[in-house]
Amino acid sequence: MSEQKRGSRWTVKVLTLFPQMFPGPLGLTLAGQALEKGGWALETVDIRAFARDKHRTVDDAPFGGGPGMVMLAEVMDRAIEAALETACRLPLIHLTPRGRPLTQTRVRGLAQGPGMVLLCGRYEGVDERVLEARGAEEVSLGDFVLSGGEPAAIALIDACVRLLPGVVGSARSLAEESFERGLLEYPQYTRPRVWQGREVPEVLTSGHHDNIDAWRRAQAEKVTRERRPDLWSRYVETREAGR
Ligand code: 6GU
Repeated sequence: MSEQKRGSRWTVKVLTLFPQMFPGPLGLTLAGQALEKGGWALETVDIRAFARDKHRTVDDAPFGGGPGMVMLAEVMDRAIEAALETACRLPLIHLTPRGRPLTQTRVRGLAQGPGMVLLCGRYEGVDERVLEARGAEEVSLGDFVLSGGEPAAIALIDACVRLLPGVVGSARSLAEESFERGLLEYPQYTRPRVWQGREVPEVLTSGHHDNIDAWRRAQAEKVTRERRPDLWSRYVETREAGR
């Protein structure tokens, strides 16, 4: 394979207390193959390595009381400084359920950029001042709580890496998948034509491609209307604005 231009490869740096969690499941998939081939780069930064006391303390009780521990601004800041030293152009993203919900639009933007620095905190939190001082963007995967940002980081990396040129085979499958057109995906079927008495919708075996496209569109609209009224409203608005 040809040598990439220095610094041009899409790069993720992950700041975490659990560096052994990376690449984790990503290592077993197409993303992992691309990583081995140098299609992208992954680096972990062990936050604990930036603690300076003999107990390697990374957190303390919250001012004002309450449960859990808060990650120390000073330790986090040194870890961020070390990560950005060699990658100052990368956006800094804190994974937290307090963040803005992640969208495919943001994923596309990140995949098109130079990479990202991901900050995985424990869910009770990181001292707000370091997030403020560093201008961290806060991103959430949805309205549920993980015990730490690491599984969310793995999900975000996966979403980005599969959009990198040469990682996923077909551009058509990317264009048709959920969210790219503002609709959820239509259902899929493969052989056999009858399974446990359940038949594949007849139109799919008809060979009439216009009818197949129309059926899939109708199915995508139905599932979106039923499951995601939020997406459905936006879809209807843009469809009507487009007329
Ligand atoms: Cl990004 N982090 C954590 N800890 N929990 C989450 C999340 C992120 N997104 C949804 N739940």
